[in-house]
Amino acid sequence: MTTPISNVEQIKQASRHLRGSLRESLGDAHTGAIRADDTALIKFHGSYQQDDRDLREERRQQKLEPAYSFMIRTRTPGGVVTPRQWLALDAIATRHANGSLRLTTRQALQFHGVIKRKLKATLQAINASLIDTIAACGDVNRNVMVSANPVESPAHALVHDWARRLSEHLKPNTRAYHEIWLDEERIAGGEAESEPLYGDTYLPRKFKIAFAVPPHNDVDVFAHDLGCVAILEEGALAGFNISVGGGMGATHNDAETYPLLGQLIGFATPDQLFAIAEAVLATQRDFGNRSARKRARLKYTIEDRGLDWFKGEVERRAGFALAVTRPFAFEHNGDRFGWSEGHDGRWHLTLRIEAGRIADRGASTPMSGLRAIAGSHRGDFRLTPNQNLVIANVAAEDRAAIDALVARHGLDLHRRASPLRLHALACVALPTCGLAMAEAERYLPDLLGKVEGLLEKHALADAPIHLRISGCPNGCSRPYLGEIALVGKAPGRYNLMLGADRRGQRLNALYAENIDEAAILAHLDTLFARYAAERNAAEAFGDFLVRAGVVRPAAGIPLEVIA
Ligand code: SRM
Ligand code: SF4
Repeated sequence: MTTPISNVEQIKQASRHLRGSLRESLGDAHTGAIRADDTALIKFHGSYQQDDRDLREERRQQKLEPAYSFMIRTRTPGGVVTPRQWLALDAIATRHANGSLRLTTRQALQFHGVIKRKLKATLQAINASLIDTIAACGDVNRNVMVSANPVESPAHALVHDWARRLSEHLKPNTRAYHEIWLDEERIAGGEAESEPLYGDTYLPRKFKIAFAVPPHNDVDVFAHDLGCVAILEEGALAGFNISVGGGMGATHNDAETYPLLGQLIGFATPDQLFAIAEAVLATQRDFGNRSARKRARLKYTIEDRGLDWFKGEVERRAGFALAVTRPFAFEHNGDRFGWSEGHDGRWHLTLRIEAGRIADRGASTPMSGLRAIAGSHRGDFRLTPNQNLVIANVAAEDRAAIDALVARHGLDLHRRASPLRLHALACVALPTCGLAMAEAERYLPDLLGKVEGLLEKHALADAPIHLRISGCPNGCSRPYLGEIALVGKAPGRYNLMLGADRRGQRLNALYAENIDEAAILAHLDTLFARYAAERNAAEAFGDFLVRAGVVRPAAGIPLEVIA
């Protein structure tokens, strides 16, 4: 007996290449929501329907519909934004959204709180700034990530360019976006529209690609469906080691779902890259699970059919065999803060943006500060995969003016914050995320203060421990790659995961289940005491926990193959 395809597959199939009844939904003034089927389709256009969960109960009691609004996410490959675009996005956030900009863990920007009536104008304004939101969400290739500082050497810039071109190459073909949001006319009697790469039902699930440039693994390349590790030889780009089948998402109490690291399958030259990417994507399109969405990511296709089968299928479709994986070594998966000089004498300032949220609140005015910087900046901005922001390509003589604005608007966390605070990640969670089981972004500052207190108690204030928190097991802050991670279970309760490394090469493991803050802090207190007393010189917290047998994570990417 064949398993029936999922509801979302049926919606995609009937959608006429993602058009559905979105036009009708937008025109219905009786509700702030769109039709149920359209909520699946609007994701492909870069938006999610949400409601304010802080107001849910109150509105239910008042017999009002939920306070619906829309989140909009940009497609910004490698996270590059010009100052002019920054100013436009800032104005859109103020005029149409909730007054904040949110930097994501995938080098994109999100707007929250856009009501249905303003949705079209908002998307038009984003497009007018020459940024789009096509395929920022949905069952397609998402925003392509690339190491945040592609200006370190000419080869970095080349890698960035490959990432940008691949993002364009894998964009869906449908004109639905242009017709619905940008009022493009459909050519009557014109050629039938086709989706040569995706087909009528697109992919079984989301698909993510990242490019890392060793020794930096800021993109967490092994968390991706397709990872490309740039191999630079004598300063030139030789090609990419290819990894497949990484992913973070899991569901509590469902052993069929779990995070996995990508696995290396070989080396491709730059001119082979598109063929390999297309072959990986098409293999997943044809063999991915279209019945159970929880098992539909590429990682499970590979788990179910085997890595050798997968590699063979990819090589058959590409028409050539991959070469042997080349040596490389990662040092770190965090960001490097403060000023750094590029190969061409231009300067780059990486600012810490806590949980990626940019909003003016009281005396803290980062939004105004970045607006002022964008007003005179002659370089560009780079969003990092760790929710931070680089003011990039600054001439030496412009540094002092930028430093002054950074200090005036409290954007100088990189000078003041503890290493723990600088590297921490939190997903959005409440109140906008419909899947959140516990707080993350809003809880992060308070949680960090308490963990910092414990580190100080054990004379570990300078320990650069990576802590990540997610409001549910979907893993949007890539928590399974945190040395310490909190994964939301219920309001105020989390699974405590421990023992990842700081290179993005080893997942952590469950240490304590469904515990509250007091229990989390008590466990950390004990473990910090042991770490302070028993660690080897320069031993990272996660590595110590594994050596000491506190947790036993699954083996990661073997270092000896790589280094
Ligand atoms: Fe995510 C769903 C936010 C990066 C795994 N993610 C969601 C949604 C859209 C909730 C929903 O489906 O209704 C969240 C919207 C919250 C809000 O109010 O804004 C959401 N994800 C985010 C962001 C904004 C987190 C952040 O704080 O930065 C990140 C946006 C990235 C972007 O710009 O595209 C974000 N999400 C990730 C990552 C990290 C990454 O890709 O490097 C992951 C783990 C990697 C992976 O995909 O395996 C991730 N998000 C998920 C999943 C689980 C997917 C799975 O395979 O099971 C979901 C749920 C789903 O797809 O059903 C999800
Ligand atoms: Fe929402 Fe869960 Fe993703 Fe956090 S991890 S943003 S709670 S889906």
